Amino acid sequence: MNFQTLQKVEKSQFYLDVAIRKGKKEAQKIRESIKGDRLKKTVIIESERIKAVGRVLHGELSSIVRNFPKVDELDDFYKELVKCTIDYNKLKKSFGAVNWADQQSERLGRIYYGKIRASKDVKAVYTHKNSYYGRVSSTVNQIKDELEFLESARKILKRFPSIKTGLTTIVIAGFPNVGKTTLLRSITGSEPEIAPYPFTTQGLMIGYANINGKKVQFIDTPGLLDRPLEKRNRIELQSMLALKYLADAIIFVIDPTETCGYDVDEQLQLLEDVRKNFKIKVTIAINKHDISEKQQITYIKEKTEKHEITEISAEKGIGLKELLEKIGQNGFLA
Ligand SMILES: Nc1nc2c(ncn2[C@@H]2O[C@H](COP(=O)(O)OP(=O)(O)O)[C@@H](O)[C@H]2O)c(=O)[nH]1
Ligand SMILES: [Mg+2]
Repeated sequence: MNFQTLQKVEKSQFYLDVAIRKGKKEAQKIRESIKGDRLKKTVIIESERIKAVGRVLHGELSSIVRNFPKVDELDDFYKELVKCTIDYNKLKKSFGAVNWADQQSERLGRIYYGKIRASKDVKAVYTHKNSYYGRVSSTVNQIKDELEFLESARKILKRFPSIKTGLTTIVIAGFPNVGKTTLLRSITGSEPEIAPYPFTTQGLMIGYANINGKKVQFIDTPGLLDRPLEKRNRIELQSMLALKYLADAIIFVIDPTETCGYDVDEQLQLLEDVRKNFKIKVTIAINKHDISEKQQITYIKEKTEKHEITEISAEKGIGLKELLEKIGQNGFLA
């Protein structure tokens, strides 16, 4: 899903100005081409002006609602992100308000078009035109706050990551400096793309690899799955857990040497948190095989008896094939 191209939602006065300018142009065009007495000409000019104004307003207001993504139709992953970053009720109410203003201005257009057409003198024509302008302006200005809210929502959506939700996706988790990014690079053989993510400054790192002829997406999540979950507020947690709608499996990277700066017990605690919260396949990669000691590995193995473990060195490219094979055993890489 790509939210970058979403069109800006302008202030109410902007739409009125555009519409009124268009009305003026239309009126000028007609004035040059029609003949008849003053009343007849004025009636035609002003009724066509109103029509043009209404057309523009309808075009602008309806396209705001049409172009915005329908939250209900989004993938669960994006739906979840919307829920934790945007006031969903307010969003729905704002769309309702824009629809209301759209219908209301159409109604006013019809009413005043009729009044102008039926006018018996020039002065009445202008009175009706001015009333129309007054009422339509007040209608559009009434949704001023809603338009501003939609624009702020658009700016948030713009910062959503563009992620291919249809691809098989493996999320890489673990404390900082355990070797997640190194692993992503060596699996995918390229520099990761960076995609923004709510509540993190570093962004998701995304890479792709071909496994058994199938394109698989790998996502490294700095700032997300790299510290105890209990330390996060509810909203942060929710935005992080949105990843479960995306991920088919998690590779949890452990640094047995503790050179990352976190001891193994802390890392195992996070592993348990992740397993409990995500409820998808979690496979363990014990990294830095090139510098680790045997008893460090044994300790982890004892503590994680029932888990699937692969010893790797992300940097030296050791054990990666075996790791990917184990992920593939789940069936989704077949
Ligand atoms: N010796 C050794 N160092 C590694 C290995 N993998 C990563 N590192 C080092 O660990 C540090 C942190 O790696 P990085 O991938 O940035 O960790 P991240 O914070 O989890 O993404 C870097 O200095 C890497 O060079 C490995 O297999 N062996
Ligand atoms: Mg990293």
